[in-house]
Amino acid sequence: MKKILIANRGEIAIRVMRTCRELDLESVAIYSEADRTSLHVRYAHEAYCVGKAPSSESYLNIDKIIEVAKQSGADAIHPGYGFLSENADFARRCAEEGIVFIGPSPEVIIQMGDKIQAREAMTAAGIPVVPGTDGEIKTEAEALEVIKTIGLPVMIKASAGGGGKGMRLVKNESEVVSAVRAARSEAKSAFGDDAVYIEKYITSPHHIEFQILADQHGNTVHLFERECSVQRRHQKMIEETPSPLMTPELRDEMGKAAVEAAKAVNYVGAGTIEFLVDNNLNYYFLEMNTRLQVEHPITERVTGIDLVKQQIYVAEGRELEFGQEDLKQRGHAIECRIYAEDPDNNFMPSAGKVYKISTPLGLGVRTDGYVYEGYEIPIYYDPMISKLIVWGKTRDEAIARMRRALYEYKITGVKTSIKMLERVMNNENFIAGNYDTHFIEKNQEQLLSNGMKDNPEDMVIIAAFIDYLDKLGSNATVTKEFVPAQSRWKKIPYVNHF
Ligand code: MV4
Repeated sequence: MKKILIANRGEIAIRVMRTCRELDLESVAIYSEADRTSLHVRYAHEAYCVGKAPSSESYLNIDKIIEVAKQSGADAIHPGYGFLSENADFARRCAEEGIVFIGPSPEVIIQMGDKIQAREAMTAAGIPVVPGTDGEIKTEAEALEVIKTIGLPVMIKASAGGGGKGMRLVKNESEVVSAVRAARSEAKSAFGDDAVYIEKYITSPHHIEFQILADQHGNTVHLFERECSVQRRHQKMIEETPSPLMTPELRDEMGKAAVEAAKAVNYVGAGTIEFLVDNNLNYYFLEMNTRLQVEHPITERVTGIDLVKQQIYVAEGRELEFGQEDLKQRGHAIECRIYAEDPDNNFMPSAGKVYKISTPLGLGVRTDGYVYEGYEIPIYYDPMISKLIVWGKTRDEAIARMRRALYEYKITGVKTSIKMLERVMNNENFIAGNYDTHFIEKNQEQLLSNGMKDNPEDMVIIAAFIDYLDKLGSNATVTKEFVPAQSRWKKIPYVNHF
């Protein structure tokens, strides 16, 4: 391979291109009309506009992307995550056009995209799945029948769903009929497929996923787990590895199950096996993601493996250079996702111009982002603007480092989730590793805004700004740029926050 087209935007496009540069591969960017000024366009060796701002007309435009790949002479396409990354038609088109799709086969994408088929394949392979229906439930009478055997509460899930869409929790028998109907119609309109199935509801589970990597020669390894239970409305906020819940025995067992799961479907490439783990450490297969995931950097940090490099090597047909016994977890890594959202206003996306940005640096800190000063965040795409990843020898050190890095992270012009992430890092339950998928709702009071108490420095800056406005109004000589006044609250004469 000499040239790779990256069919994506934002931080992940740059993430992939960085590895391309290290491998001496040229990168081809695609961009929508809303992304002309995006950093991935500047970073790439070549860049081509593929359509209008809505992703349906650009980042999802298969014909146009294939045309650009051929025109630019790209040997392969890396789809990143989201967009076309789990689109079997796209993977098939690439193969038909003689372009390497950096990902698994279209057959596996279809099989794992259909949650009923995935459950069946895992059951056949002896992987524990959540107790529930063998296949699709056809009638509401059938649903009631199933519930008699597995008991309430249950979840009705769309086979074409995943990530929480088309899902209904049922606590009482009286809700069954309406829940099945609701899940069906939501699935029909969202996915064009109204097949649903039933699972026993696991009350307070952990979401723990295993990273796997498989080559074309039958070698499959896992790269341990990621704990992803800190979520809000199915949107992950924080991921860490190792999981505070995990024991060496359980890790070994679940890791083996993840490798078996991948082998059972002849998986090739990087993938993720998602499990629910209950408080008694029972684990159940939930879904398989057939792509590189947002949170892959924490795995890279504790294993030392560049997952994008491995994806490219595997796609080139190389054999994995390491076996399971070569892989070790070293220390602890945490990722915080920075969203351009306002946590004090129901997490409304906060689009607009980034006025100032100053990203954290220093020992054990990585940021994967794409916004720069003066950049206008488009409203059309995901509001995640950056990922902050830290490493520490221990979990405590990683948490302390994350607090320090969040303190250093300054963004003005748009609202972000940084303050809320700081509150999580100071939450006693999080610090104790005592959390599950209900963490945010259980700790709401402490995690939502507490006015100015968070950060006295903010008060200093605001006081200085009021002083500045005052001087402006009184015709006193002041510089055009606002500079925070000398802080008498600190022992040092001047801190330039910007
Ligand atoms: C569940 C569950 C409890 N029991 N299934 C949410 C997203 C989708 N991937 C599956 N989800 C869940 N499925 C059974 N049988 C609880 C959830 C769930 C959840 C899972 C992972 C992370 C956060 C979550 C938040 C709420 C519900």
